[in-house]
Amino acid sequence: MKFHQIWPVVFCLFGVPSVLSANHPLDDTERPNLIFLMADDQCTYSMGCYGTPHAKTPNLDKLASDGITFDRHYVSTAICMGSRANVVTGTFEFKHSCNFNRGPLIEEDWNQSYPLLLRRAGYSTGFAGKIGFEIGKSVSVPNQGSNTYLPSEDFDQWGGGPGQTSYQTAKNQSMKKYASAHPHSTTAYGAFGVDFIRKFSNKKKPFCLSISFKAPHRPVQPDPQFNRIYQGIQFVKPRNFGRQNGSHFSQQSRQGRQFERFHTWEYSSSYDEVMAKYYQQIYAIDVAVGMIRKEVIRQKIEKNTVFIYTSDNGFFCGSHGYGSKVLPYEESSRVPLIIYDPRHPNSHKQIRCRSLSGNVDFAPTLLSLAGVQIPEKMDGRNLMPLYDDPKSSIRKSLPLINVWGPQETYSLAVVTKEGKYINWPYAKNNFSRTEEFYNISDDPFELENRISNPDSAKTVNQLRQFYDQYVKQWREESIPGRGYSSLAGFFSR
Ligand SMILES: [Ca+2]
Repeated sequence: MKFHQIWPVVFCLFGVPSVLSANHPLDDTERPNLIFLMADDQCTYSMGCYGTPHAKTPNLDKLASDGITFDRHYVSTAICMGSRANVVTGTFEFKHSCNFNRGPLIEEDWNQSYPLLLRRAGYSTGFAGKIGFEIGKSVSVPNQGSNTYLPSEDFDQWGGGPGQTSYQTAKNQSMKKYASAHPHSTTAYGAFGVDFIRKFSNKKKPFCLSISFKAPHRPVQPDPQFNRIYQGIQFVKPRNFGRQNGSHFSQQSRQGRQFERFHTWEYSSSYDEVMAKYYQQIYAIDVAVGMIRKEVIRQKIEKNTVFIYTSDNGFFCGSHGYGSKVLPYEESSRVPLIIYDPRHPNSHKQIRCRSLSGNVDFAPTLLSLAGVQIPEKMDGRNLMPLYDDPKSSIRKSLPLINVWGPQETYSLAVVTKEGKYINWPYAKNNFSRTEEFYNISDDPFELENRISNPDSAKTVNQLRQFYDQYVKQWREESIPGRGYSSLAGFFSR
């Protein structure tokens, strides 16, 4: 009897989570195939399933209606490199210490990442796209230089590339063979996925395919075959679009590139044209997701293949008068998340989950789905109990960290079910330390800083306590050598 056939019996008998305990390894007829798909810089205002009226994302919307869509999913670090290290290691930034201004992913952490743990547990693994980091043997290895390496040998099939990779498939060494049929990289990654599935779905062992699309990250180079998709459309701006609502945000948040990009990236002057190209990039991802899902069905593995779709960070797109990402506000730090487990009785019910989740949760989730023990070092939690009961919770809080860019913009925030507390400690020159509190449940657009509102006092105090716990963890668990230890003092209240 196949796993998906015995599943309803198991559920009726015990009413327990879908995911078998990591202490009871699954055999290969039970272990699902895993497909982890990640966009780059995709905000939630970009998909039909997230309520964006003009978005054309039929394949992603179908995935959402087949599975569960998450409305409170955050990235603990809202910039490419740090976020991707969160994802593979399941740990917070101060523990993995991998980011643009800090250093590469340390080999010891990479050895405990989900792709390597799954491969060691017998999974065939594949990766294509922008991996976003390189590996260094020790903490002292800098990002630039000849002492880092791409982990191409650590996968059974490799279509990844260094740095930001290129939208021109021909320029990505490991993807060249797709260049004639797919000159733009987004659908080329779809083709890589199709080939991988074809090659590994008839093996006796399960597979884990991870694809990190470059889209919709800048430069603005959408695939011209989709030029007509959003031509001439006037887009509806979100309620918090533009500067008029942004004055309640801290002076610290207005330093650095995010603030000036409202104008230089033309959200203020050419919103419709800019957004048409942004959405066009996401449309190409949707096409690639469609290619991959079709191949899963063609290979008759659709009943035992779990999909996860998300983004490495969000994107302001002019909300509050900001562009880009990095800052702890919703558009930047909250991202799409869809999980589809075809074996589960909660699938095909168009369920939404409003419980808190984070990008550090992916590694534990993938390992749990495969019946692999979750390393103790991981800060993330298995997300599948939320699939079992979308009203339950797996975490009370999540830290949102920014220690990239000018020090003025360094912030530590805590998000909970109720709201978000942000501390901006920078207090030199004309700055003074600033705190913000947004009640996300009744102010989802973060239009009112209620830090001094007496009605919020109890919640703010609770959030400060969570905050202090993260500073304590930061002090105790950050690794020395990359400047994180002293930042615990910077963030102390
Ligand atoms: Ca990114």
